[in-house]
Amino acid sequence: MAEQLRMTRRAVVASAALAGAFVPLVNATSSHAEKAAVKVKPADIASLPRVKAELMMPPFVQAHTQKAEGGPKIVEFTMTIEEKKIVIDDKGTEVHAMTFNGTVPGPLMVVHQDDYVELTLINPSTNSMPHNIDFHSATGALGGAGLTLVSPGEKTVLRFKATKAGVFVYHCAPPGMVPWHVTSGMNGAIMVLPREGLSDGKGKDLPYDRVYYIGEQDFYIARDEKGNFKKYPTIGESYADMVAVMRTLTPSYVVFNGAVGALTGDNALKAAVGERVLIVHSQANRDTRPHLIGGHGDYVWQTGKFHNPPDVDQETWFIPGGTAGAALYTFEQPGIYAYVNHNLIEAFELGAAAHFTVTGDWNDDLMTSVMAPSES
Ligand SMILES: [Cu+2]
Repeated sequence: MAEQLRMTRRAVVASAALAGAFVPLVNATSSHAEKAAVKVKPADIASLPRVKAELMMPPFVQAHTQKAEGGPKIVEFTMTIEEKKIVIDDKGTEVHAMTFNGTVPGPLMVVHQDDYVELTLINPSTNSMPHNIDFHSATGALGGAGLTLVSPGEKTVLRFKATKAGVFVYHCAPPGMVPWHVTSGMNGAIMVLPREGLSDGKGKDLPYDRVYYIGEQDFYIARDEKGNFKKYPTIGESYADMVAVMRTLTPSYVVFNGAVGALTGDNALKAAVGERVLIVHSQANRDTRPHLIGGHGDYVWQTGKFHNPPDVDQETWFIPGGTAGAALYTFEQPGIYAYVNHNLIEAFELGAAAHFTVTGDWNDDLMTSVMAPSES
């Protein structure tokens, strides 16, 4: 623990220029927040109904209605930050992860536009570092990061109004350590649904039967002199080597939901022919380009913001780093589909692939084998 704390100070000092750039901003936004708080009538908040959200482990998503019922609410969330060692492939490659609620990515939070998100963020004393949360869906104070920096043993409560509809990234952003924490797994997404649910922008409702959350993660792991991935007893001891790899901008792994194979084989996503499946996909740090092999994006909000008309009939879509996107597809054939980052090196060599197992009846009209491969 002492070593970890020393490392934390080193990390801050090492990035002093960046930390310095953040400090006045944090202070300024904090004082703005205090002034703004004076204008809020407490009665307005006190009169709103409160509901507790039950977060689920990705790729699964908290139970929710697609259309809002009643007026705006305060939706209460609790997330505990966990620093933990995880294994990210079947060769035993280790990452000292930092996580929201124990998973990479953190859980997909769901509210409706104009609801209030009220998050209790807990940093247990068993952790070694300060953490916070920057919601790309929030307005002010570095997305909340300026108001939520918690040291081990502390907790904080942030409330913000979800004014913009869409899927949005959230991530940790502690002064001087932002990319380290984000590329160690400390990111997730929130879905702010329009109160009337999803639509095509031309008056047609677009409900979904299932929703899955895929968080794409780039990991940066140093190798030893023999070319094997190094292991470290503590997160602090991995820091300097990891930053050196990060600065090459060449990830060691690019994976979905925290590990190679986290969403393939027995862990494949399930669907049936005729089901409308919403796929929420976030990447907090790098660009990505999802593609469903043998299927399409019927309706795609590439940058995830639901009041823009969705693109239709997409083959591959582009999600810029620091963004969540959403794609709606109705499966029309049974079978196993691969859902990949269509930089195929990232998919096949570095891990960015998931599977859908789809049940139902085959449609010969859509595809048939006229002649099976045979000698000519
Ligand atoms: Cu953090």
